[in-house]
Amino acid sequence: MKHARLTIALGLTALTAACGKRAETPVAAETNQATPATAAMSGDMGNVAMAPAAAPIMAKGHGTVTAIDKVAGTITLDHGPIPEAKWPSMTMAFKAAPAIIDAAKVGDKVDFDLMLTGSAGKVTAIHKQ
Ligand SMILES: [Cu+2]
Repeated sequence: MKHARLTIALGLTALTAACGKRAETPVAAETNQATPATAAMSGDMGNVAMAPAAAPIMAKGHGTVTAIDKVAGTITLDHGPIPEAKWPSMTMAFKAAPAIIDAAKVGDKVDFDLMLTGSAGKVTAIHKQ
């Protein structure tokens, strides 16, 4: 069980943007040019400033399967709030591995693990409640 309670501020400022439609956040050039020699700066910035924008975040969600698209490889979930992504409750489609899609049925109430990379969410595990 990975309860990664990451509190990294990833610039998720676009609360109004629907999942998967958030514009990419511009990444400051300094991210790529930081050298070990500059690591002497004080701890103000901590680890947070060094986190790449695309670092995956693991999150957990709960919801109901509302659609499955085996051709597209997506599962649509009417899910509750996901604080890790600053998402309110919504219905949306996620990418998922074939094994997950095959095991799920419309109408199932499920707990699921989610890997968030940038604006994309992928279901990595699903458990029927
Ligand atoms: Cu969502």
